[in-house]
Amino acid sequence: MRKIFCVLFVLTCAVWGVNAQEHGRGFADTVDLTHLEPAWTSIGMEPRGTYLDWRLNGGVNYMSPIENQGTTGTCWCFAATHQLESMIKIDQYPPMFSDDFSEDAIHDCMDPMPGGGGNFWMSGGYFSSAGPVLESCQGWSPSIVNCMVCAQQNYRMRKLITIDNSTASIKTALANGPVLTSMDSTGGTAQDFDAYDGTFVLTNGSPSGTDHAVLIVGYHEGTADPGYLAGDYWICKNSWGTGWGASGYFYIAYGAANIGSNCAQVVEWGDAPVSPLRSLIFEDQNGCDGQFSVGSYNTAYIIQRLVPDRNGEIESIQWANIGNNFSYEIRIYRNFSGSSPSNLVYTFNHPSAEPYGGYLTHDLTSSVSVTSGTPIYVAIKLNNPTGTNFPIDLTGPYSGYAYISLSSISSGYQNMSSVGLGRDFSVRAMIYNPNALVPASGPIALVIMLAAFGAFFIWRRK
Ligand SMILES: [Ca+2]
Ligand SMILES: [Ca+2]
Ligand SMILES: [Ca+2]
Repeated sequence: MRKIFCVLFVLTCAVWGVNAQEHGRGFADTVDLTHLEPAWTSIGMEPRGTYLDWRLNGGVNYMSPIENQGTTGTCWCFAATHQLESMIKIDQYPPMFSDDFSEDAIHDCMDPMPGGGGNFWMSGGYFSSAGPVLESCQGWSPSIVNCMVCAQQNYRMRKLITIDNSTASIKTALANGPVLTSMDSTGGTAQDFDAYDGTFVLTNGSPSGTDHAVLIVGYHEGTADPGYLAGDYWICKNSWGTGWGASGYFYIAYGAANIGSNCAQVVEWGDAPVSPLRSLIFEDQNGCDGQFSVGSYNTAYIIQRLVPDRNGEIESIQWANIGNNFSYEIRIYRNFSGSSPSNLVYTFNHPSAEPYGGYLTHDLTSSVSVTSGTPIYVAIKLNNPTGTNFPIDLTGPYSGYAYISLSSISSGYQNMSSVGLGRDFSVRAMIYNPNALVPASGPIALVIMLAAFGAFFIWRRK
């Protein structure tokens, strides 16, 4: 039976490059999340009270200093970096975590559209593969694209969750820490957003889509509390310097300017660098930066071919799922005919509903060894109960690496290229080899080796 494949590429950047206005934006709406179901409200964690503010929560400021993206389209780099910094501060305090991560590293090493746009899927692609690096290694250079070789830090991302756009869900996620979101900053508010001075709550204008990534860092409801304006609104962090808004922050009514679209939160990261003991193998070079649909199917089976760069063991499988409340299954095969995999070496079945989609990590429950240069085939049942979009990446190599079946996880596969969908899936494998220490030379290698020897590898779970 011939299937009808239809690809949804929405990789159009609302604001490309230098903005004609004073301030840059740069949010690229490439993956549709409007179908997400409220997954948070059932767990009863929604914060109570008239306000929550991570700038001053229990007398502690968990925010890193305001930075300025200038006129570049890199809002997404700043929002994502500041979200991760705050999550680590909240998790570790006391003492207060004070590292300043590099936005420029995401921009210059990751950005498929240099100076253009991106989103949390792309910043997540960077945080999950390279991991954050320090501002002191790669400072902000808006016009220069120059990916530096920096020492890997801890905090490589393991899990990023998507959050539906209901006020209750966002408030509940806020109980954990700041929430990434996007808004329409050009006409979305009734007042001039570029000229905002922080003395009032922005209200709804005539929003159309979203063009700017920002961070929701708190909320306020009802009559004025000491230090807070009256009203029901989000407290948000911008990346336009401290001279804009309320010392870099703004207040915006719930739902105004489409704020609450594209919400996400990094909730889990590793406590040690990947290299040199570990290597993350992937073909989705920019993370999940696109989506596809296959008719009205909300379940698809995919195989991604991955080639280990070392001998070792597969420690985890990491992948993206766009929907939420989904079931999944992971299999690892050693052989593949082009239509059917064989030599099954690992199966994990998760039949119940996983509440949070996004970028996920599954730690293997039994050992699977791999050989450098010998491909493995990772099969995943992707499920999106409330939608039909699935994650892909838009950067090579594509052909012969990604396969799709609509009938079974073990048969009926077609090459994505042969069906006109020449894209890789967002599927990775972490390879571990305790003997994989590379010869050290120079201070960076020394730092990496000392960190690897000294760190006891504990995954943070939250
Ligand atoms: Ca920074
Ligand atoms: Ca740069
Ligand atoms: Ca690719």
